[in-house]
Amino acid sequence: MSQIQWFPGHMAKTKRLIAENLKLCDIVVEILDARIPASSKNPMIDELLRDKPRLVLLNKSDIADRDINEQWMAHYKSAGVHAMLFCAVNSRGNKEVLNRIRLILKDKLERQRARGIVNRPVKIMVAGIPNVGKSAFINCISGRKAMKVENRPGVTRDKQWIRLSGGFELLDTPGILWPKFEDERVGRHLAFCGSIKDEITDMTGLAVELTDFLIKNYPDELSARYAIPAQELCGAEKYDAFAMIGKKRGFLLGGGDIDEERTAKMLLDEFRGAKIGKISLEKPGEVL
Ligand SMILES: Nc1nc2c(ncn2[C@@H]2O[C@H](COP(=O)(O)OP(=O)(O)O)[C@@H](O)[C@H]2O)c(=O)[nH]1
Ligand SMILES: [Mg+2]
Repeated sequence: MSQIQWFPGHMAKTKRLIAENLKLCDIVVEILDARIPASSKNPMIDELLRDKPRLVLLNKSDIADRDINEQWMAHYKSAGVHAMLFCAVNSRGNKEVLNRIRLILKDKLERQRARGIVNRPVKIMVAGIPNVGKSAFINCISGRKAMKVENRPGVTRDKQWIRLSGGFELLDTPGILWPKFEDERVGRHLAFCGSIKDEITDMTGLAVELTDFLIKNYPDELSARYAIPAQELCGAEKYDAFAMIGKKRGFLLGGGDIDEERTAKMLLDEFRGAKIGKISLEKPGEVL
């Protein structure tokens, strides 16, 4: 979970650092959360990367809605953006990513070869907002055979490169970017996914909003999880549906009131853990 507090000074420094690292890299892997590809995108990244080759990874695709994953893939394809679905946990699939990177850089690599440059490693940098799975991706793609590359001339001393198979090197520190936090809906979606600290959010309000979203978009999953008929959930006001769920779990206070806090925490935990189902919060083409 994000413990980072963003201040203008911090953002400026981050931008500067990423711009510096970009110069050393051939390609950026921009990691997004497949459940919230719009909200998990840094608002400045396009400006920051400009024409730097890029591969968008929709990570956590294992816990996102399969149909919506495909909609996003179609969306990126028609926009001419290189994108892949990914799962950085329980998978060792670095081959597919590296093959794709090689394909994206094909022309550049051929030009280098024509000029006699053959053994230059392809350098990769990872970037994304907190909690999208940057560290998980780095661990996953480097696998067990990963090794630290020694400092070399031309590389700032504190930069560490992880040597991957097939002539790739990965910068071991990802570019951590800030989300578009001034937008209320974006903030809510990030909070649903646990990418914003819970202590600073109204958990009950948040869980009631999540209940509302689930009733409207995934009524059958919600109904099955909490053993409440879908008609009952859909016919109720959002708070009442939330309360039904708490009551069903027996989360009551003395006097019979719903233990809102406990219900909220349970609902958010179960959503984040994909216990309710494979759920996406954002589809392509929606205005956020
Ligand atoms: N289900 C699932 N969880 C993931 C995936 N990638 C990362 N996570 C989880 O998401 C959380 C944040 O991951 P982390 O790599 O620390 O994100 P970072 O802040 O971008 O470095 C951790 O609890 C990971 O286990 C994924 O592909 N699928
Ligand atoms: Mg990390």
